[in-house]
Amino acid sequence: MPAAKRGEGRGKRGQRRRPAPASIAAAPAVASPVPGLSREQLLDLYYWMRLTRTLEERLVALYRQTKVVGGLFRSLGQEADSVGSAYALERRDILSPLIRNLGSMLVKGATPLEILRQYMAKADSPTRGRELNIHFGDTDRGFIGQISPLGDMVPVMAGVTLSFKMRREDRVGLVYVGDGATSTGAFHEGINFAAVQRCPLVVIVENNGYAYSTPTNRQTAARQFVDKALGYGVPGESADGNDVLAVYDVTKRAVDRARRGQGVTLIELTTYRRKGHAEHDNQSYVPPGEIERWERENDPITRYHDRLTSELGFDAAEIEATDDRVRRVVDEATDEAERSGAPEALDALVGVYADPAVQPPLWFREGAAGVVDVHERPEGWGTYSAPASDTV
Ligand SMILES: Cc1ncc(C[n+]2csc(CCOP(=O)(O)OP(=O)(O)O)c2C)c(N)n1
Ligand SMILES: [Mg+2]
Repeated sequence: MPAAKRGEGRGKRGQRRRPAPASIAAAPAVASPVPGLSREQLLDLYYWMRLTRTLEERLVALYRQTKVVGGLFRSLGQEADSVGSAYALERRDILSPLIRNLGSMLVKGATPLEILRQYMAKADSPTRGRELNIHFGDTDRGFIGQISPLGDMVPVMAGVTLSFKMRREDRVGLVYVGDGATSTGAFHEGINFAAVQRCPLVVIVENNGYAYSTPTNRQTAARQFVDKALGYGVPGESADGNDVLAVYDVTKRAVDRARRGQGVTLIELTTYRRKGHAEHDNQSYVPPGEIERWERENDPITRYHDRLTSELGFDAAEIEATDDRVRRVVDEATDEAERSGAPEALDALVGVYADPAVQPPLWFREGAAGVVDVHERPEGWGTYSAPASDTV
């Protein structure tokens, strides 16, 4: 399945557009009851959440067959947070996902085939088998490759959005951080810098109740994460992270503010991590009954399904057609990913080090290398072969 080309297959607001099932195309034009979202977009939100869940369920099956290389990180119960927020961005905007933001990456144009190949470390995966899970990026499609150190993408996105501002580009950035990541220095430095510079940045704190095994009440003495906005002098808003329309709405308002030049917004989304940190984690630290209660009473897909049918005028058959389509997409992508080969060992180093190994000095260092070699570099340091002193 080829990656979506720039600008192709996009809805009016720049999102990837899923071809509508026949039943939807034939439906009469009914005004959307949700301001700013068409009827097709309302169903689109359901499609991306369902795709996220079904794709992850497929990954679990592949993991149990030992076909997934490395850990498997679920976003079960958090799909509305990823999908609703990413959907509020335009095509030209950039987001920085975390390990549980598969849904955001799909909305931004990552394909199920890429995700499956990446998790299975196939030769034709986006990182050619050299990185795993959803650790890859594509700035053309508007998602940045993530790194593991918690909070570190906040200063990175402060820099990205500062560059938008300096170049006078009409673009916004969105960075996700977990409740755990808010305890890092990088989070503090990044949001503080972005706030002072009035960068067009939306910072979303995904409060899913746990950071690995640490519950939120052991993470911060603050009553709620959104209170931290006050300390940075930025607007703070919170929303029910399991209500996809509320997530879309709160994010869209922050995106609009950023686009108008009004700087950073801190958003706290309250959700719940129903699986362990990764698939290996048995969640023995979770109080009995807690997971089951969230599953029973607060599943984001069930809630949205009910709302679509009871309040927003959708027919159960339309939604079932969407489920069928998702199953087909995931089945086809799985078959194709399974056909992909393993990487060649010799490919491992390609693109990792400078090629050729000797690079011309940067313009501002021209002439400086010799001085460093003579005065600062100890003799026999590493494998570096210093030029003879008569070249200085
Ligand atoms: C600076 C840093 N410290 C510790 C870790 C190890 N670590 C990886 S994920 C994680 C928990 C993250 O929790 P949270 O930020 O709440 O995100 P969630 O997993 O809940 O989505 C920890 C402690 C890390 N990657 N980086
Ligand atoms: Mg967390």
